[in-house]
Amino acid sequence: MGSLNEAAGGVRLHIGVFGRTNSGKSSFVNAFTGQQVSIAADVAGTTTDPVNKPMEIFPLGACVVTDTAGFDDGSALGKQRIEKTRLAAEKSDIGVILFDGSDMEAELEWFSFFRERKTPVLSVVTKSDNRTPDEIQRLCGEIGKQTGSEPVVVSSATGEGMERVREALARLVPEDFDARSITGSLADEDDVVMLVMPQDIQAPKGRLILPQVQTIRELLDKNCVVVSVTADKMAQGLKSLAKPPKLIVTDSQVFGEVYAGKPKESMLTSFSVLFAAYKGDLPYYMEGARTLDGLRENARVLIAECCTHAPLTEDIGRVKIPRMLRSRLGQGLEIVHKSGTDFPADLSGYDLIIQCGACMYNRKYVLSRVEQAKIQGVPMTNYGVVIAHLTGILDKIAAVP
Ligand SMILES: Nc1nc2c(ncn2[C@@H]2O[C@H](COP(=O)(O)OP(=O)(O)O)[C@@H](O)[C@H]2O)c(=O)[nH]1
Ligand code: SF4
Ligand SMILES: [Mg+2]
Repeated sequence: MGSLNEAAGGVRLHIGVFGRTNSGKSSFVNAFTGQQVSIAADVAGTTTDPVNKPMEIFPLGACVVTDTAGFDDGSALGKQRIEKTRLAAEKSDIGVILFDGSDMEAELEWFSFFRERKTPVLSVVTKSDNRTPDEIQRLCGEIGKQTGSEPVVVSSATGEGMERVREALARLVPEDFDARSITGSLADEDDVVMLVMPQDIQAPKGRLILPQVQTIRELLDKNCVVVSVTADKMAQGLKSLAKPPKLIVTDSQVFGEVYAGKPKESMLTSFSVLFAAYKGDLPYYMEGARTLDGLRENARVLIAECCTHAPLTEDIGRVKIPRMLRSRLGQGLEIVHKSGTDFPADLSGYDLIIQCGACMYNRKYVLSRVEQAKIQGVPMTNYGVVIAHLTGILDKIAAVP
């Protein structure tokens, strides 16, 4: 897990810029963001890894604009680069495709890639200062015919059209992007919310801190009264309040004792279940977790981690969940681990996918995995929800409506 800043990338609007090598992606990103983000050059393939530029864009708010390698990179490193470009595409909340000539095959393929994932796409014709009006009209007509949507015409050299890009992007922001909140309608203005924090909150790795920080921030923004305790201080914390909290959010490790000790008026949920909903598809995850009960002893389970963090000794995905699964389903269970960009395109060999908490990734990226699982008819759940199910608490939690 990285720094707070890096991880906060998980909640920004991700705008990815795609196109062939030399189509003008880097120049476009520079011109659009008004800053020198990445190197633009005549030499094909200057941008090798995706370059992320976090910034505030009016009226879009906090964004990350990503400049990518050309999707036609033919170099020796090309395959790896295209893989990284694909990952950037999966993370994008909005895809921008630069069209740069009459051969549009690759561009249209990428257009379909986004459409299939229900990611809004903006088509852009750039270098307008360098094209005749006839050429622009012909390009736009063809793009309109092929995609059913009108491209925005810009020049990165003169800055022409950048305002229209901003407006078009604002119209494309997914409706639920801002509206999505961690606690949903479980907590409102003036509600008292008690957070039962992990005992090891000061653990040097800091792996568990971000969800708690984000939850506190959101509750304070909602004008709730937030009380934080560790499990051993919960009774004392409750006694100090004039009335029971409306909601208790607990670290799932201590769910049992918090459940036993909570006032009956208080709703109870866990950070991991709140984040399963925030970062993924909670109903699908709950359904997926329940399919565990019907799994054969020799079933194949895919544990999918989003990044290649160094495994901890008591790592949830590597140690804890496999141990729980085997004690429930027997030693014949086959567990396959994939991390980072290794998420398989073909999921047909798996009976269940268990996705990590995706703390470093945005909702869009996780949902693109969920979408693949749904299309291929494979049940999927995540760490928090599967642990909740295996420890028998899934039916006791209040889920975000
Ligand atoms: N005249 C003109 N040239 C452009 C424009 N955008 C990019 N270029 C040129 O096209 C070449 C490739 O641009 P670059 O941004 O590096 O393309 P990338 O490979 O897609 O990132 C460079 O020589 C740029 O100067 C533009 O709007 N107008
Ligand atoms: S594997 Fe998933 S949960 Fe673990 S650190 Fe990476 S993104 Fe976060
Ligand atoms: Mg470039």
